[in-house]
Amino acid sequence: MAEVSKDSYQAINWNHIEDELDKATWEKLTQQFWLDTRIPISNDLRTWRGNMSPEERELMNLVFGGLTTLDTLQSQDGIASLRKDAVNQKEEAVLNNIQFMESVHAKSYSSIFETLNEKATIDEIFDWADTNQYLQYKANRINDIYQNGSALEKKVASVFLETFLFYSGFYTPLYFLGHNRMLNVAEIIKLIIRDESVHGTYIGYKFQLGFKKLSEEEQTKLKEWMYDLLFELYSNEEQYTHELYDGVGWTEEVLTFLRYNANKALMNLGQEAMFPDGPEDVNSVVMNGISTSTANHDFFSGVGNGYLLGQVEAMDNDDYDI
Ligand code: MN3
Ligand code: MN3
Repeated sequence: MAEVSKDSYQAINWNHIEDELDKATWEKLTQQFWLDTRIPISNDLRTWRGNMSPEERELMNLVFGGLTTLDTLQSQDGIASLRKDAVNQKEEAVLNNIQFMESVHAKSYSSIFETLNEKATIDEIFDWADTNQYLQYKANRINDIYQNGSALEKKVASVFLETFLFYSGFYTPLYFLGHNRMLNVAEIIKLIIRDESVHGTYIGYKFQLGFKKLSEEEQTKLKEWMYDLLFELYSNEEQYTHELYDGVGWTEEVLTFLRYNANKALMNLGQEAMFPDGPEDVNSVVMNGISTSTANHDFFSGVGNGYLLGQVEAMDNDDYDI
């Protein structure tokens, strides 16, 4: 074999795999590829106009405004910052896939807004998202870690964002799905949750590889930082949840769901749970919503193509089966 010079530009070789999980994740993610334009959101218009109170419509709009901010952060800054620490070229390729899907997620909410709302209302939603103090706090806190954190800190931030912070928003469409309302909108949310499940598991796995290489002292320090960050984000999330959900009276059940998902985020990172809340504590209507099998699309045939993710399999839809 010819000697490869140090300044040669290395072609990616998928016939030489450093880590089987990169290849398995690539295959899983490409199998479950989807686009917002394939979901008939307008089929929900009748329910939106006839069966939703103004308060419920506003809640839905605001949570989707918040989710737009967070998926924008992932697509613009999050994945780009993680890619700098990729340990091989296939990991970079997987992150490229993830980054594009984050753009699809962010765009999906606009498709929902466009179908359901007038332009003036849409502008109001974006004004709200760009100025809401609790939403801005979490977006900026996470982005600060993306810009200035270590490779492992950035992975923690990403998993906390995707496996924990998104769920104050996901609660609303899952609740309505559990009550048989806004089913096509919920379909989009379930597709997003299915993607996030793989992202959280994969990035959590990459975190664990790096974490294992730290000294015991470094591990203890990083753990402390991690739990402090989670607690700080949870405190902010409590206020965000009060602001969104006090009006409809769901605040406490949303907080239970958040604590349950915070534990899932820690599990993705190979860490101990922080809260006592388990799946049995979450509103069963929401659990039913999340475990309802996807209905409209034949491209779900790839879902059952499971692969082994070691011990860290987390936030799979199956977890929500009761
Ligand atoms: Mn996303
Ligand atoms: Mn993601």
